[in-house]
Amino acid sequence: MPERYLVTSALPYANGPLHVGQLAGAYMPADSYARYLRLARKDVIYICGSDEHGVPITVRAEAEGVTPQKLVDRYHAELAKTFDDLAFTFDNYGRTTLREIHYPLSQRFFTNLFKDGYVTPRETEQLYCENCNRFLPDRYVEGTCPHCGAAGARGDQCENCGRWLAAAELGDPRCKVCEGRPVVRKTTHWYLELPKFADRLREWLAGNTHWRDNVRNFCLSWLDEGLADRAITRDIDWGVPVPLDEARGKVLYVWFDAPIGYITSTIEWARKLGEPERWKDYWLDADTKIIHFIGKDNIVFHAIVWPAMLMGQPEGFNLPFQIPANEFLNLEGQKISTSRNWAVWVDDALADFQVDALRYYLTANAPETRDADFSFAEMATRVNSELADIFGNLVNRALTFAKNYLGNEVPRAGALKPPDERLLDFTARQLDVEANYIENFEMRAALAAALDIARAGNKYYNDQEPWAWRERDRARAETILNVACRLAAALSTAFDPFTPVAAAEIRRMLALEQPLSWEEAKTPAVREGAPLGDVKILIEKIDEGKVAAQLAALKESAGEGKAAAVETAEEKEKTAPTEEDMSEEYVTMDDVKKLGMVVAEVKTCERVEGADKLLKMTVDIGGEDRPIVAGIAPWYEPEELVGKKIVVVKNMVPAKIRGVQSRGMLLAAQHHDVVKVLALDGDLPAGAEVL
Ligand code: B3M
Ligand code: ZN
Repeated sequence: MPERYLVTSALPYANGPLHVGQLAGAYMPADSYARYLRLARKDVIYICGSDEHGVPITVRAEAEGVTPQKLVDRYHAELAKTFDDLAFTFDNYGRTTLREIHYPLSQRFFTNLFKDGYVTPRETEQLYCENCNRFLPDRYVEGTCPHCGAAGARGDQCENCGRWLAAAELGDPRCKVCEGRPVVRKTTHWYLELPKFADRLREWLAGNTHWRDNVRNFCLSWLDEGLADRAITRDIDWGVPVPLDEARGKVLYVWFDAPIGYITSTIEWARKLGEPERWKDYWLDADTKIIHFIGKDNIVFHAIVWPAMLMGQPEGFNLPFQIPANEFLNLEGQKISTSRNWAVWVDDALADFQVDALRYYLTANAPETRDADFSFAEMATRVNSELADIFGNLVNRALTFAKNYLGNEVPRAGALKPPDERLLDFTARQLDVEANYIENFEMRAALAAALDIARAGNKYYNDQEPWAWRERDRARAETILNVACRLAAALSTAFDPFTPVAAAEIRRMLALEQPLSWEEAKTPAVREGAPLGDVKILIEKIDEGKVAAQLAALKESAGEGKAAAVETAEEKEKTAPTEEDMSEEYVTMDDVKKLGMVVAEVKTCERVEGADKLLKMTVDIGGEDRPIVAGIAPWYEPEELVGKKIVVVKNMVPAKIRGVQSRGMLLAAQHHDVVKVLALDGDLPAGAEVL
């Protein structure tokens, strides 16, 4: 029986498109790992899905003015398509609003824990916004972290130190929607009594010596600090209802139901297969290894809370075998921030770059042991000088030669010479090296090992000079090319986990129907004499123009719709002027006047087709109508703005944004996720100067 694996990637919230930071954290390494396991002929399923509950969803839905269901329907479809476009190989991509499976399963988890005394109710004090008339759990509230003092900590977790928080512990809390100061109100919630699992968790963690240090140490120090009970219910109306009469109107906390989504998605997979019980092989058979790929901010939920939830079930669920957690990916030297639009959305990147180019760079530069930085220029350099020049070039050179000079068929082997054998031996050994790295979740090193095979291949090809043999000894030329084709077949397997499109292209060119398994690739066989497929460039080089365009688009979108670069407290700290350059921070009245700010009246306003952040409007700036495009659609309905007196910079450099003319810039202010347009306090005619 082959070893059995269940591989998962963290379920992305269906509240926005996917960005490269997420991809580098929990997704790229998982797809590579699952692809490798299949080639190593293991029994593996790779499971994921959309996380569709909780405050991340409701906040976004409110901002967009749609129902949570509508929002998740849209983003679930979008995410599924993005993963498809990236050549991901999920066996199932499910969703947590799959009510017929996910709701009863999540409720059963709750009920089992409740029955056995692991979940108990208690009256608590929660933050309540009297202005918005609601409790403020999780992301509805922000304040200062009681542990590390960072500003902008959310009601459930501090992004800075990773600690789990209760909203009422926050210093100086503010309602995220109205910015008001919440009051404290009593309500009942159900608590998961984590301390009751502490001994079992400690024992389990102590045994997990095969874990990466970052994850294991994080958990052990968490346990050392002492576990606290955590509320697993919420006063919101979007989520899995708490299955108790006395909890009517309350739902399960999203982090309670989300990991259960892994099981839901596995059950859905089994049902689609027509073998509805098959999910049990993966969740209940103790021989299965469950591997959860996540980003580092999700460690506590996967390595402490989720295992405790599983321990509290009577079925005897498998606990996670391994939880590879990547660090963060920064972007062009700054922290990725979706609210500031400092992010590269995967769909936008795929419009300009090959799938393999993006996948290659995200693996070669993966944030495995420390944070990494995504830079377009570096991506171009690495793709061009490594993937294209070393790997792509070798395959293209060899196949073009076979096509043009050796009869357009897969060349036949004559007697092998020592250099041929040395290359094939090296390849076999190198595939072992690569496999070891992958099994150890060191994808960067694994990819480097694969590239070394191609590097050796280039050297072999240059040294053996098949072109010199073509006239003198055609059999030798054919043998060299046969070896090169065998190497290409092995490379197709070695690169399949990382650059699957190119890997499949190689197989098409070599007329191979199936990828060689990892074992087969060590003594690669080709179909000698089979007609070669059309030879196409394997890896396109990235030109500088695309790098410049992506960088400009990133900077532009990060600046859109803002009065100034409004930064979070943390980011402000990073860019705070030093004493020397303080003087450069002052502006004079003339500088302010240079901005040409005037009062403008909004005459018309509508959405921009195909750009869900943008509104286009016509504004009167005092006897002259100007078209203006602004990135405020998530926060305003077009009708709301018509008739309003706002402030615009009229001498802004004219620009075309998504093909629409914009002649002026609307001023707005941003605080975290909330954006408000600057409007006039009272009435003045359009055109009045702002001083
Ligand atoms: N949706 C958090 C995140 O996207 C969350 C992961 C759930 S995995 C069960 O970072
Ligand atoms: Zn409020």
